[in-house]
Amino acid sequence: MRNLAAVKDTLKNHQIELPSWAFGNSGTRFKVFGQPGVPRTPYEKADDAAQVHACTGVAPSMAVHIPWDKVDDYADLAAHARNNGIRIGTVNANVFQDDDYKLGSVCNPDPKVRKKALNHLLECVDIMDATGSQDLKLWFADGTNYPGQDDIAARQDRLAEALAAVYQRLGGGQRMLLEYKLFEPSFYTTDVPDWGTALLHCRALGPRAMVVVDTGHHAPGVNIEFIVALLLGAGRLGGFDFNSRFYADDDLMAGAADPFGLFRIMHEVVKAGALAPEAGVAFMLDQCHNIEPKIPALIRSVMNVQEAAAKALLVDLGALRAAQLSGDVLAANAVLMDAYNTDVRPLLAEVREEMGLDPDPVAAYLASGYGEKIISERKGGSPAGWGA
Ligand code: RM4
Ligand code: MN
Repeated sequence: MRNLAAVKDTLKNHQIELPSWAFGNSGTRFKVFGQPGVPRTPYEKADDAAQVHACTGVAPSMAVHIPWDKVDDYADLAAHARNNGIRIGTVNANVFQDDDYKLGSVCNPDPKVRKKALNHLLECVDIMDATGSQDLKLWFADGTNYPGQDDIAARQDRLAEALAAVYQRLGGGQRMLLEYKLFEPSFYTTDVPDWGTALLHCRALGPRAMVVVDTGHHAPGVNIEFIVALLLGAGRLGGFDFNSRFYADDDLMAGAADPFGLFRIMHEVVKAGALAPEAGVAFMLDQCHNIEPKIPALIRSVMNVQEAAAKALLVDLGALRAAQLSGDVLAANAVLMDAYNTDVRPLLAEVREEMGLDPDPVAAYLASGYGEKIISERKGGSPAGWGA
């Protein structure tokens, strides 16, 4: 058993970033069910994110997605976030929602379209400068639907060229986080389908290009913690997009489908000493709340990640190593399972109390009256959703 005071200290400092888009209306390609009280502006999204932080104490930043979160003055948005006790975090680029991108963005065969996409990525770095954000997150919907549609290798070259131009533009403390996803919206090839492709590009760029593991972006059965261990070993794990995956990129609450999988990922992170903010791994949520109320769903998601982290911190690493080295398969497995099967909710309640918070963040939120307040105040205007 690890030193409990040290475990609690680590949990107090383990920060989780909220996605602005999780506060807006979302749905599937079949239907978006609008919810009352949904933010109408990025400012209101920051207000809601601040509530999640107020209740959990560990979610002090909100990622933005451009152009969904386009504002006239990004420094002003950052100041608004700061006044509410949070900050603007990762800037997510969006080169997947324009008619011009039908055949791809930075991999498009048409140089004019590639230029347009590149300009957007560069604009995102300008926004990072204004908000003080450290990370630019790139996910490309680029790919092809049919064999022969385009040249696979040429598309990789186009991708490398665009990434190099963006990397050059980054300021000293800024990083590029490159995300992969195996399919969707393309079905035959995807230009960044897996961690190997992402890592090859990052290595060619330099040390500030890192890979993002979105837990929803793998084929069924893929051992995600193995990928995490390899990327940590290579010093290239830039961060996570946490969410749940039952079937594909479901984007449901982190830890909902597979809390054990989340624990196994966190075990690799803890072993590498990468839970602390200084380790440079960004723990982000990338979710949508289509049928459940958004703010409490984000609070629940933060708690799910915390529970997985707490269990991982309880793994007796000394006993684990001893069992592994002596070839005691069952004892080694039992060490992991003992930690996983520990109810860490009382421990996290204590952590929250020591931080001056309510031990039950969801109850605290429901009692705050904030949910009712936004429903009555946010009348008129257009609710935020997927689409600028
Ligand atoms: C993508 C990817 C990106 C996120 C968008 C909303 O599938 O996961 O991280 O920005 O969805
Ligand atoms: Mn993602």
